Amino acid sequence: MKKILVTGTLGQDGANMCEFLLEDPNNKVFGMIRRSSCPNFINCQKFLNNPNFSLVYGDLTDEFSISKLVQEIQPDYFINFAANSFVGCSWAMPLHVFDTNAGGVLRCLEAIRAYQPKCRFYSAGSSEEFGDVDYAPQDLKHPLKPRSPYGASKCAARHLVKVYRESYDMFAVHGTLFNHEGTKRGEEFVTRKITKGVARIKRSIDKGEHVDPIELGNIDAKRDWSDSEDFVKGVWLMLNTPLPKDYLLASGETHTIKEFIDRAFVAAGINGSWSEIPDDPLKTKFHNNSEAGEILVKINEKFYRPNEVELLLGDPTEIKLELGWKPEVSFCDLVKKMVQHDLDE
Ligand code: NDP
Ligand code: GDR
Repeated sequence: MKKILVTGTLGQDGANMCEFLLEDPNNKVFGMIRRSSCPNFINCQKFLNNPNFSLVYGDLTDEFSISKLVQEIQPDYFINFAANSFVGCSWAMPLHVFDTNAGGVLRCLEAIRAYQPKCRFYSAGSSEEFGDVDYAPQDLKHPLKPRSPYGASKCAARHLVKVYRESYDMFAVHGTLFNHEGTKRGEEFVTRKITKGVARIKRSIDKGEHVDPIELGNIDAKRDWSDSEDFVKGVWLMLNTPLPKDYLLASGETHTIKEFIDRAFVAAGINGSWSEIPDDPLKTKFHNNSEAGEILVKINEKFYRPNEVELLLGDPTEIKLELGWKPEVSFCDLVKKMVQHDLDE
């Protein structure tokens, strides 16, 4: 039986990974959560009672808890999805973000080195490491040019993984993952904010009630979006190669936030159109095409960031050719799936 320690269990990727791993009865999964006064298990409903699953306590900022887990469980795999993952808030709490995302990876690597050196380790890297990009599509040769404390923390994690892999001959990999979403996505991230907002607006229109628009920041930024459920399978492939090697996961397509909004409203059966004033993005609005013509989306300056990553587009050719990774969900299907889920709720 394989023993697998997964962190970030209550979040999107951790929950999807646990769900995926538990499809194999030969996997024993330990899902790490941190102490919280009000934990939210909504993403874990499908596996909380699985006999091959155990919840364990630990915190990436507490090296004793990480060491203790590695000592006690003696995991064959350690998949670290835990992080302070919201880029937008990383300027407000940079030290905490850095300590969790980079220091946390170091604590995991040290615990493995000391107590279970044959354990295979995954570090959750990000396209935010590329930041102010030089070229598109980005591959793993692209220079590291982060634009946020979050991006910088992930660059540091990437270097640490390489150092430990080379210094101690450990199986440690850092996957560079572009944006990935789904029905477990946190509500502060732009895709889920939009699909939840669309569902709320649809209900107001159907009931003939007042419509409160969705308020967003920079909707001209471009992202390479995929489905988290496709990505956790790619992460598992990276962990099961003969030799450790970093890979990149992306869809190979890029879309603006505006395009996501267009598709999300269409998926809910609402037709709208944009009104824009040249050189004044703050006045951009999205209106319902119906007679009432309600404003459905407007811009609020408070959602702009001090520094923006304008364009992300990844090249997943290497993992497709070398490991046979194949995504199943297209951009359009991802938007439809998220909107349908939020309408049903
Ligand atoms: P989420 O924010 O959904 O989940 C992160 C999880 O980490 C949460 O469950 C959170 O716990 C936990 N966590 C935060 N701080 C600590 C800590 N100090 N100790 C233990 N646990 C902690 O993120 P995602 O699932 O979307 O992302 C997973 C990983 O992949 C992250 O490392 C993220 O940075 C990275 N990533 C994500 C991408 C994406 O598009 N989703 C793209 C590229 C990289 P709690 O629930 O208690 O808050
Ligand atoms: P990102 O995701 O920063 O790419 O990080 P997010 O969904 O937060 O932002 C995407 C883009 O949308 C713009 N935007 C807004 N974003 C949010 N959250 N809220 C808004 O109201 C809003 N309006 C416009 C942002 O400025 C940005 O350009 C995600 C996270 O999952 C990271 O952990 C991960 O590493 C990267 O993806 C790859």
